[in-house]
Amino acid sequence: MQVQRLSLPSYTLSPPNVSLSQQLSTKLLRLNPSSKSGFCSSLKRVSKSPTGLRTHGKFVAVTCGVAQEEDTDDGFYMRRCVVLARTAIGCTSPNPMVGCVIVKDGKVVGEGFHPKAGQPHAEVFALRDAGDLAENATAYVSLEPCNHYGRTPPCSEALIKAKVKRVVVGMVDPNPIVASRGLDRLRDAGIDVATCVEEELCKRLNEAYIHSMLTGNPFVTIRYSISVNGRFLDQLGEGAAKSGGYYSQLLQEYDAVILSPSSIMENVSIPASKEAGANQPLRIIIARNISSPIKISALTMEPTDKLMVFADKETSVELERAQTGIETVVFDQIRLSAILEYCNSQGMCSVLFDLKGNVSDFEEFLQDGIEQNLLQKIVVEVLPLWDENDVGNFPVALKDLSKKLKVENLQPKISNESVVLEGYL
Ligand code: AOF
Ligand code: ZN
Repeated sequence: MQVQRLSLPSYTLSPPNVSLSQQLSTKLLRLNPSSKSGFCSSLKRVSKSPTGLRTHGKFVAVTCGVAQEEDTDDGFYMRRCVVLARTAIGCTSPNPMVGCVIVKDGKVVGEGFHPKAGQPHAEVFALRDAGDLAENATAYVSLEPCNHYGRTPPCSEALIKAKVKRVVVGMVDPNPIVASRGLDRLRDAGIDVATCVEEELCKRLNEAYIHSMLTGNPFVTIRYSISVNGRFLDQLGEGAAKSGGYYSQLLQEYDAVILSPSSIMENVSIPASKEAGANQPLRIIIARNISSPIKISALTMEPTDKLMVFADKETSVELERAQTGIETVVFDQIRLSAILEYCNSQGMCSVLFDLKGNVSDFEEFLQDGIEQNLLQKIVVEVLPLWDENDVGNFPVALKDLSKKLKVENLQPKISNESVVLEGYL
């Protein structure tokens, strides 16, 4: 274990281990499960169903909505791009998830998605898949094609070179070095360009990327469980942590998860996504004012897992045996903003603030988060329980708030016997 004393994070962790063996299985389509790249060459044709994406079975349901554009096929293929993009969920930060479909004479001739930062973009995989058939075809992309040399060359040029006739885009890229330049370049080259097709869906797909691109901070979601009588519960509902459960899916989706030391000590094992091939989030433990050191050896960790302890003293962590993948950072004063700055410096776009264990561990962080507008989303699981034990003091954490919080677009979802509420702050 390394112990570092820092005022501001300025070091690197090795990039997350990316596994793309995730299988995308919907009633609508089945991709090649052995795909390790952004290719989806096994599929050349998809059936049209306006409700197809609702069968996706993800917690963050991708609703199709009504096609707003003239050509309803545009909406259909854009939704397909979103499905493809989600194949790489939890693997692309700091890059967005992007999917691309090439269609010619009503047939899908090429498909691709962006698998990981540093690897080719979705358009490149789709164009390679289509080969010569890309000429005079329509390319659908869930995000505006880039027009710059980053880790990879511009996709706008690749589309022009492939001689596509039309490009349909889901949303403009908020990255200031792209921002509409990709669209302009395509139009200048005489390509017919349509934009904002299924825009809301595409934005929702990359809400964390958009937020981090526009603000320089990771997108932060707080999650907790309550009973039907409104008491904080230190537990999850049935099936939530299993494969397909909302909690397991959240862990797959987020780049990092902040945990309380008490949740670690009491639960012994660290939370992990159970989704097939999930790229596990960086687990961050805040060890502040703790009376006895966290005993890391009690944790069950996979060799590739990474755990970071933000502590206010070097003695906060006790290792009973050598364990790799654990780092401790000591701050004189631990603040949420410093943790988020660290995450941002590591290219993380999203952080899940998981309120389990002793909620009073988080009191100041929550207060800071709300006062400084550092929290974007809320996920609350309401369990089918009436609870009379006063285990948590959740309302106390928010007692001294100087401003009122409003939750927007609150949506319920069913998770076995629980109701999961999701909204934006
Ligand atoms: C696309 N298609 O699939 C993705 C795009 O460093 P690079 O070369 O990977 O460039 C990263 C930027 O490119 C990223 O911040 C975003 O603006 C855009 N991502 N663009 O046309 C893709 N992933
Ligand atoms: Zn690109």
